Amino acid sequence: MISPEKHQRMANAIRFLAMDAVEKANSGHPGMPMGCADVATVLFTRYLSFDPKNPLWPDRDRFVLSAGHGSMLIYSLLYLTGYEDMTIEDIKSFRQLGAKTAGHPEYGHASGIETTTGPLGQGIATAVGMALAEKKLADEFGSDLQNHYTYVLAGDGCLMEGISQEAITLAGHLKLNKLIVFWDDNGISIDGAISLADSTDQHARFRSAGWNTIAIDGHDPEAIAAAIETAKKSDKPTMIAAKTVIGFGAPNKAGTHKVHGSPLGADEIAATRKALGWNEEAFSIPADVLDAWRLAGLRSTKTRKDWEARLAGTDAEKRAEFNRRFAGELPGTLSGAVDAYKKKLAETKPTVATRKASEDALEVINGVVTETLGGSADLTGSNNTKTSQTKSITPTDFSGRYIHYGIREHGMAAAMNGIALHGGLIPYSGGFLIFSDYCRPSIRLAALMGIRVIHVLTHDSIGLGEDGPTHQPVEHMAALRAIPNLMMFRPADATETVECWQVALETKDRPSGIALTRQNLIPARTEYEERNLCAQGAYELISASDAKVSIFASGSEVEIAMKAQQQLEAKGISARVVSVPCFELFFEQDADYQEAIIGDAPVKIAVEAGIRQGWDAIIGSTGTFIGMKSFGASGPAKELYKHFGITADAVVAAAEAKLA
Ligand SMILES: Cc1ncc(C[n+]2csc(CCOP(=O)(O)OP(=O)(O)O)c2C)c(N)n1
Repeated sequence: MISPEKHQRMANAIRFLAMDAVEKANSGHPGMPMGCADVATVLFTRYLSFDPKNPLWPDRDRFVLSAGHGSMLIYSLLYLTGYEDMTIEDIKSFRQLGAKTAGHPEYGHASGIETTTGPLGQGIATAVGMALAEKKLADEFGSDLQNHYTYVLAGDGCLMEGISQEAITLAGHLKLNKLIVFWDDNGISIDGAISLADSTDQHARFRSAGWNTIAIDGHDPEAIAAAIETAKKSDKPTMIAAKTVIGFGAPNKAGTHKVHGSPLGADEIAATRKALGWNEEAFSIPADVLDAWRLAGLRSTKTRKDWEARLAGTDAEKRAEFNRRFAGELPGTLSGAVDAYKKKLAETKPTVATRKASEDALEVINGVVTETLGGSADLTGSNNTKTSQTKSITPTDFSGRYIHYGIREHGMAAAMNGIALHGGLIPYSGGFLIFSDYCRPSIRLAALMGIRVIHVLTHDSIGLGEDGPTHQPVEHMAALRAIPNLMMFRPADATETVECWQVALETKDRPSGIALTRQNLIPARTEYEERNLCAQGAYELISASDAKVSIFASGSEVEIAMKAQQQLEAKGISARVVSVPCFELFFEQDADYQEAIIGDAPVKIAVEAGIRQGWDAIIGSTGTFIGMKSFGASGPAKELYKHFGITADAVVAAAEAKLA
């Protein structure tokens, strides 16, 4: 039992580390860690199940600092509880180049950081995915192996961001009762009082979404503990509104926006030391306080060992499956299944929309990859993401493998990040490519974190037709290709579709987007080829000796490129076709490969029903681009292609004009 005095000193250790680190860096946010130190101390010393010596133990509780600007809170906790890769030197180099202690917590920098946060609202929405994954895996493997909580610390900013509404309503609907969110109810943000911009009744808001809510004094350890106890018993997710004082302890600045995001200054820090009775040098923690924190870090060792014993006692097959899934390794049967399917495609040569081809590929994949967790943002029938293996998950039955995310693209993309980060599952979900704009911040974070989430993005161009320009992506491929570390695929037929899926699944450390058509496409690949040609990002589909024209295309425009090639050959003009399913992968190939694929034909033409941006890297600034320069229009797809001049005839005419 920690005495009130000891609690106070332990919480003050967080406060001073935060203050001192921000002061030394001359940048950062001391107010939030100072205000939330009591909540964090109670959580980490009494409730959170975690083991600094085994940070990745699969059944640990997850802690998400959604208010990522308060990064010094988590860095302090990791140091104090004894994570070996968070030393006092790391704390001293807060916000310096190359330090683990980046401005905002970054996944992968140090163990114990469960997700990257900073863009407000992402943390709480990601945590929904973690809680969802826990419930799904508990259903699948039993509560002996999966039975943990997901805790979130969110600020006013997180709750004001729109994404939080999607996250809250999804969690409430799915009754994610092991999700416990602390709201740092300090009434302050950057501009000043929250009342300047918001007057939401957060309790009513959460309750209406199916949550349990509790209001407490966030500086009263027993009230904090009691709230957690109550939350743990709830059959709904719980929001604990912890009334706190931002910058708690700073005599002149506490409770004001002045402590939100600036160093306190030497005078105020000195005054705070006096006010809180802290006589230590900067970065120095009294031995009794550090000992108490280190003991807290050892608290869950037994829980972890008991869990390991249960895992060891589990039936060998189930244990192997559990271990494989948490190691993120695919089943060995995947490549054989894909291969057999590719052979079948070479025989049947289906003319299909790539969204349908994706469904067929998923039917094969989901049959062998038991960890895929599908879904869609209310476009299941359009995205073709549901297969025979993926029964729907409901609030009362998590035995399925499919999430109806509702019309919540942003919440879905963040939840997918949480599912991937949690481990044991590979999330894939569907939406329209155009609405990737709605999930872009979460896709960007997935790329920054380097995690395996797969976005099925259908209706990928004017080829969707009648729904018109509001639904027709134009700049989206370029915009998504601009995100570093994201593999954006645009397959041309059924064979390329399954190849892109295979690469996406086999790449553990990157997210993918797969752009797919609504309209049918004739096969580009008609011969079986064991090698995954899409894995190199671009490859020669039709070769020609002494080619005068190279035509590059992706997705549905490969068909146009092939037609144009035939027409050019008929006119005696030697032409080759290169399919470009993934820019990111192509530009990672060695220089010789890139050079060979780009080739030295005097005329280079790219065809894609999107904007030119990005293609110059392949065709050069003097190359010809046939695509979109404006928004699309409503009408039948075939007419739109003609109207916007994206046709084989246009390619031929451009080639002839260049050669003339
Ligand atoms: C999406 C997003 N918009 C803006 C910001 C910049 N920002 C960082 S903290 C903050 C204010 C947050 O207020 P609150 O959550 O109340 O935090 P507190 O002042 O209590 O520390 C803002 C606007 C951000 N990090 N993310």
